[in-house]
This record gives sequence, structure tokens and C-alpha cells, in this order.
Amino acid sequence: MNNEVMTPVTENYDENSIQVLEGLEAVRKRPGMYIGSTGERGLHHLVYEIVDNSIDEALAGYCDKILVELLDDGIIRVTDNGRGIPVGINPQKGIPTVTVVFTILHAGGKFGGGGYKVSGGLHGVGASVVNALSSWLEVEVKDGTHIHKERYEKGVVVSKLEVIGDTNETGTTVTFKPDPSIFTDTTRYDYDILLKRLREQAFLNAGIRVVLKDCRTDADIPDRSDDFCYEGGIKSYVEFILEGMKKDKLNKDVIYFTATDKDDSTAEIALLWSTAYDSRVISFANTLHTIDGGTHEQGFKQSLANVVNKYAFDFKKLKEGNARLKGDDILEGVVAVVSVKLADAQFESQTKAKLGNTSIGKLVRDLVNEKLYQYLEENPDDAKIIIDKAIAASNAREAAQKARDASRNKSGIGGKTRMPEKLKDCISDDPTKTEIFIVEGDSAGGSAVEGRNSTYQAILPLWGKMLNVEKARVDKVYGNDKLTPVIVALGTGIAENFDISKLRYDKIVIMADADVDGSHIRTLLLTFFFRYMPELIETGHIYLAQPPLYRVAKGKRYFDAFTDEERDKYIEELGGNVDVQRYKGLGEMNPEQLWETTLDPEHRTMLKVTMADAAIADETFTILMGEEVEPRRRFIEENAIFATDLDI
Ligand code: TSJ
Repeated sequence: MNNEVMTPVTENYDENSIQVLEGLEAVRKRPGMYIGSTGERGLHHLVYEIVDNSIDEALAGYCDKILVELLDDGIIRVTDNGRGIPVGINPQKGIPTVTVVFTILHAGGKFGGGGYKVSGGLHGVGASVVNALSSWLEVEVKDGTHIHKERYEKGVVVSKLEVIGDTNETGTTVTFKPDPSIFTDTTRYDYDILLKRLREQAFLNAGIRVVLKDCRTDADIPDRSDDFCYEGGIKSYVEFILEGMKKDKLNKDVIYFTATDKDDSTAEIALLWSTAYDSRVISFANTLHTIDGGTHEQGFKQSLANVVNKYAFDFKKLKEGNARLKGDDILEGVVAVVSVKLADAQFESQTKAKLGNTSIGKLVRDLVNEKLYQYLEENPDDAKIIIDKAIAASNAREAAQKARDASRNKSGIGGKTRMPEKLKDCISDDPTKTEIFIVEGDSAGGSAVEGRNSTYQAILPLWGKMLNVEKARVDKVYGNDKLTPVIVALGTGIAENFDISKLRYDKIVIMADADVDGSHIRTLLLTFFFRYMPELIETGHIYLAQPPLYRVAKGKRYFDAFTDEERDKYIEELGGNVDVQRYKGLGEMNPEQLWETTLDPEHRTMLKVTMADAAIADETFTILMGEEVEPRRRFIEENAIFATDLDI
């Protein structure tokens, strides 16, 4: 016990403890008000709440390592090598500052003064709430001379601050056990949830080392540990996100800007353009993930659109008809992290998911307006790639809109949809029994129409031969009404207008040859379904027909073979001296053969398409359509392999 410090304040300490108890009782009565929930999320928030204090210490420049350990019995230990929470008497409260931190509500960050930034804790309530919701909590402070320790149970001091040893180090260790009577759902920490958050913090605070260790004897993975330290900060974060997306960079490197305003608020932005069709812009305020964005994120998106448009205009990069690129088109493929730090963060929602400070919007806008424009000027090759991507996005969006309008206009008028001319529909309109075969090429279409069971089977021939996929752009494929017949025939509409209850067939079967062109058509259709009608795939409505490659016949007996191995097996089975016919394509089969091998539900083989298949197709499509010549060339060379992969 540190008597020197404690003796003069005993009276005040007791007086204050009444207040303290009232505050912490409120926390225990309504924990959800303070940590959001008492479920798994709330449980994990306790750790963030503690770690955030160490991060603040690191941001103040006094700490560079934070260790988080998962111990048995639901216990967590957080250690940093900062200055140590002050143990001297707090003049206002008359008790040690460390005791104030753990026992008085809303004390977090407001004591001490002098360079202590606002805590980033999700609910900003700090250590006292964690303490109140813990069966017990122990804090050890090393001040370079002594090790001080205090212990609490359910937020109440049970063993006052005392010196338990000597040290020449500094730092803080907090060990606590979340109260199972509060966290009734679970008190088991999920390593991966903590990992995600701590990694994020390591990205947002360049150079800080964060270590996570699972020391639990019943850990899912024994002795698991991770060690994060990113000198590149949010630049590394953008690269990390890109890796996770499995997409490639379009511009050379991650673009990075930072600025500080007169109030000492800072904004940091890292961004790049990728081959993706969506965008990932994530924003943070005081290292808190602002899921609903706010002034900083909006400022970024606005000025991004303005700058790219201004550059395109100033350097005459737009043709007529592309007078101005839309914000969403410019954002296509963007991966960005926007991180702001400010003294008086104001959040529009209670969950701190949306930042409200207007001055930060201006800081971000000014930063992007100046630095991104400069970047585009200095990197004209990148600028061209970025603008071309936005133009392609704009064209694709307009084409998709046309397709949507087409599908909407054609349905509803007079209650009856006008079906595409090329569709040879079936007689039944029972959508649980009918099938539509999307057929490559007109000649195959003819055989299919003759060979089908016209009661249940509809045939939709697509364009004669595939356009040269290598040259075709996304917008050319979605536009030019190429896929409109498919959309209209299926009846569901696409994208946000998609309505599966309007589906006109039970099975949608893509019927294409087993050659390179057929593979292209499969890839294109799967990509289209994946992007615009994913529910059709998820609900198992999409199939690939599997026409055989050979017919092995002897007299009246015959077998159809789907592979060379199968062919050889049948030749052997029939005892040699057989007639082997190679089907060069669907177009070569006569109607009877097509029925027997590919259409007849009793004998055909079909593959149900999974989301994984479609995702692979999407990726393939991206490569085929991509700007980068090398992966495309490689892909086309390896294309035969892809075709067999898909057909397994
Ligand atoms: F929040 C907490 F109390 F639970 C907690 C705080 C938990 C952990 C693991 C670490 C910390 C913490 C606090 N680490 N470092 C600090 N630093 C201070 O509290 C501190 C030290 C010195 C001064 C100063 O002005 O001299 C100011 C502060 C805020």
C-alpha cells in the first residue's frame, strides 16, 4: 500500500465512492446503453475499449507495443509499454488518477490533459464501464520505479492501489474477466473477431506493433498468435483489401495524401483503382470505423468525382456524350481508406457510425482537390487508365439501364409480355415444370427446336457466332440488345428489379459446344447471371448442358462418351471394330441425336451451376475483358484447361 499517497485522502475517497457506486450500478443495470449489447459484440467491445486507451498512448508518442492475451476462464489481458496510467492523486477527485479511470463514469480521456487525444472507444465510455461489467479487474502500472496494483470486483475497489514491486520499465497491464451474469449469451472470445479489429488498428496507426496471443488451454488452435505492424499504415491497408478482393491494380501504386488543418485535425487518404466493378471506400474517425460514412467519406467521394471530371475536361479526355462522368462511374474499382483524426469528433448516430463534423469534410475535399489533380497531371498514364475505366463503367451502366427499361416496358402492358422473336416457347406455362435452353448458334437452335419436347422445353437461340470476346467490352455485350432476349424470356427483370416470383421456367440450361467459343459463351452468360441475377444461381435454376463428344456404335448398340477416356472404354467394351463418330458441335447433331444425348430428361447429363462456378466465370470474364494484355494472353492459352475445369 502506498500510504504516503493514500492517507490524506481517505475521507474524500469514501464520499466519492458513493457517487462511484451509483454510476457503476447504472452501468450494470443497463449495460446495453453503454456497450451497445451484452451479446458477443458487447463482449468484444470490452477489449476494444481497453486497447483504445493504449492506442491513444501510442498516438501521443509514448508507446509502440500493445499485447492482447486470451487467457483461460474468459480472462483477457492487455499490456502496453506506455508511460503507465498516472498513479498520483487526482486533484479534483482526491483519489489516484488510475482509480478515477476505473471507477468514475465518463472519465476516459478527460483527465490529466495535455496532449491526450479523445479516446476512439466505440462508445467512448472507457475503462470504468469495462470494470463495472467485469467479475474482477486488476490494473498494474509500472512507472519506471515501482509496480502499482489495484483490484476491483464488479467495478468496486476491493484491494486499493499498492506498490507490489520495483521496476525500471514503464507501462500498463489490465487483466479482467467479463461478468458471465451480464454476458449471458457467451463469454467466449472469438480470436478471429479480435484479430480483425486489432489488425485494423495496426493499419490505422502506422508503426504501432499489436500482438494477439491465444493462451487458452482449450483454444481452437493452440498457441495461435499474430503480430501486426504496418509501417505503410493505410497504404498497406489498401493493398491488403485489394489482395482480399483478388483483383489487380489499374494504376501503378497506392496513391496517398495527408493534410492537417488549423485545428490540428488530420486527414489521411490512400486509394487506388482496381479491376473490380464495385468500390470499397472505408472510412474512420479517430480510428473508429464509420460504417455509415459521414462528412469525411462524402467529402472524399464528392471531390474524387470533381477532380477526375475537371482533369478530364481540362485535358480534353472526354468525347461528346460523355460531358460529365457520374460519381459512381468514377468510383468503380476504387479501393480507398479515409482516416481522419480530430479533437471533437461528433457523431450523428449513437453508434458512432456516422461522422458529423463539417470542417472535416472541407479538409478532405481541399486535400483531394489539390493533391489528386496534381497526381493526375504528374501521372498521365494512370490518369488515362482511370478515365477509361470510368467511361467503360458509364457505358455499361447505360447499357444495363437500357436492358432494364426494355424488360420493364415489355412486361406489364396489357398484362402480357411480348416474347422475343427468336424464342420458341413451350406450350406449358407451369414455371415449376418448364425448361429453357439457351443455345449457341442458329443451326443448333434449329435441331433443338425440332428435337425438343415442345410441351415443357423452350429454345432460345442466341446470336449466330460469338462476337470476338477478346475485343468486346462489357458494354458491347450488355448493350446492343444481345442479352435482352434472355432477360425478357426469363421474365424476372434484373438487378434491383429482379423478382424471382416472375421466373417463367424451372430450369435455365446453357447449351454450348465444348470448344473455345462455347466456353466463351458460358463464361459470358454465367457472368451476366452472377452480376445481374445471382439469386437464380443461388436457388439452383441455372444448368449447363453436357453434350457428348463421341458416339461409339457397333451394329444397333451405341454409347455416348463425354471424354476421350470414356470413348476408349466403350470401344473396348464393344470389342473393337466399332464406328466412332465425333460430334464436332451441337450444330452437327440431328434432332433425334440432340434429344437423346442432351435434351431428354431421362438420359441427359446436366451440371447445376453453383455460385462458386459463376464467381470463377466472373473472374475469367474480368481477365478476358481486362486492360491487361498479359493475363488475357495467358488465359486464352490456358483456355482449354478452363473448359475441362468447368465441365467436371
Ligand atoms: F483504459 C485503461 F485504463 F483501461 C487503460 C489505459 C488500459 C491499458 C491497457 C492502458 C492504458 C493506458 C493509459 N496506457 N497508457 C496510458 N497513459 C496514460 O493514462 C497517461 C500517462 C501519462 C500522462 C501524462 O500526462 O503524463 C497522461 C496519460 C493519459
